[in-house]
Amino acid sequence: MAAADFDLAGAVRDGIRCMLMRGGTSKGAYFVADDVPADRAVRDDLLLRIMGSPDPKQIDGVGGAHPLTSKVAIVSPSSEPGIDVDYLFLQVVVDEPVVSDAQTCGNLLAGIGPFAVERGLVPAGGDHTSVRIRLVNTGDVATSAFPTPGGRPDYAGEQAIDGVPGTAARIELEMSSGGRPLLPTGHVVDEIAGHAATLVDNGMPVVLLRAEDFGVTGDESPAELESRADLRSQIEAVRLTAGKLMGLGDVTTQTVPKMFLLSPARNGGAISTRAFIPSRVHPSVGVLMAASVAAGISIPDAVGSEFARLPAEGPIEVEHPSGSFPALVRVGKADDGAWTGTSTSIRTARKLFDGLVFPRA
Ligand code: NQM
Repeated sequence: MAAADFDLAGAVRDGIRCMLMRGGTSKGAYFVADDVPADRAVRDDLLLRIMGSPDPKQIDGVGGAHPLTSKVAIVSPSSEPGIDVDYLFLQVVVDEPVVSDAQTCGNLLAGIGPFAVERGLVPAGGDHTSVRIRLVNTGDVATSAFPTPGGRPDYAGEQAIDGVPGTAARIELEMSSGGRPLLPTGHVVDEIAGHAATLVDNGMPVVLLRAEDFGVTGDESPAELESRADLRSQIEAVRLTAGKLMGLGDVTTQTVPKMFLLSPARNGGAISTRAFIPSRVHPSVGVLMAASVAAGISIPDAVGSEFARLPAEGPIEVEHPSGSFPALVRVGKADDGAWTGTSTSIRTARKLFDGLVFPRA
C-alpha cells in the first residue's frame, strides 16, 4: 500500500487484517505486505500504534511487554525465482519508539509457511507443504516443511519444544546462508575490552564469551543476570565494539549482536548458554542464535570449544534457562579457507487469533 493511500483514521476506525501467531518460543503479529503501508516511516508509526509501544506494559496495544512478544512479520509473494514468499521481520521495541529491521527471527519464521498457506499466498502441497522463504533482513533462504492435511495447516501434533507447554505439529526449517561469512571478522577469536570473544553469524550475529571471564557461573537465572547492572554494562561495552567489528555499524539502538555467556553443559548437552538479547536475558534461546552458537563452538579454538561436548553426529544440544535446543548445523570451509555454516531446526507454531487489529489513534 502506497504511503499516500494510507488512511490512519480509516485504519483506527475499520482495523487492519492481522493474524497473531506463536512462532516457536516467540509470539507476534503477522501481516500480508499489501495490508500495511509500504513507506517505512508510515509503516513503523502504524506498528508502534498496533503493538502499544513505547510503554513498558504495551497496555494499549497487542504487544506482550517483552522483546519476545513484541515482534512483527510482514509477508509477500516473492519475485525471486525459486522462492515462494518474502519474510520481513520487524522488532518493535517495547519501551522506546523504535522499530528495527536489523535482525531476523527464526522463531517467527516457524509461522511463516503456515501463514502463507492460510492467506492463500502459497497453495498447500497435499498432506505436507514445503515453502521456500527469503529472509529479507539477512538475504538467507529457508525451506519450511509442515503438515497440511486436507489442504490446511494443522497446528496440532506430537512435537514438544522446550519453553512451550504441550506439543504441536512439527515444522522443519532448513536454512541456507545468503553467502555471509560464518566468522565476520575472519578471526576465530577477537580480543574485546580484555575478553576473548568469538564473533559468529550462522543466521544471527552472536558474540560468544566465557561466563567465568565475567565472574558468573553461567547457570544464573535470567532475572538474576538482568539485575546485575555492572555485568550488563560490561557486556554492553563488548557488544558495541563487536557490532562495529562484525560490520553492523553503530549498534547502540540495534538488537544485534546477541551476547552469549557460555559455560560447561549441566544436563548432558554440549554447552550451557545465557543470552543477552541484548537488554533482556532470553528465557530460552532463539533458533538462529542456537544455530550460530552451535556452529561457533564447532570451530577449533573458538570461545567455548574447549569445554563443549560435541556429539560425533546429530544435533548439538544447546542448553538454556528452560531446557535445551537441538541445533543441527553443518560447518565447513570454502575454497578460500573461510568458514561456512548452515542449519536445520525443529519448531512448532500456532495460529492464536485471526481478524482485525485496531491501531491507537
Ligand atoms: O535467534 C530472540 C527469539 C529471538 C530470535 C531475539 C530468534 C532467533 O527467540 O532465531 O528467533 O530476537 O532476541 O525469537
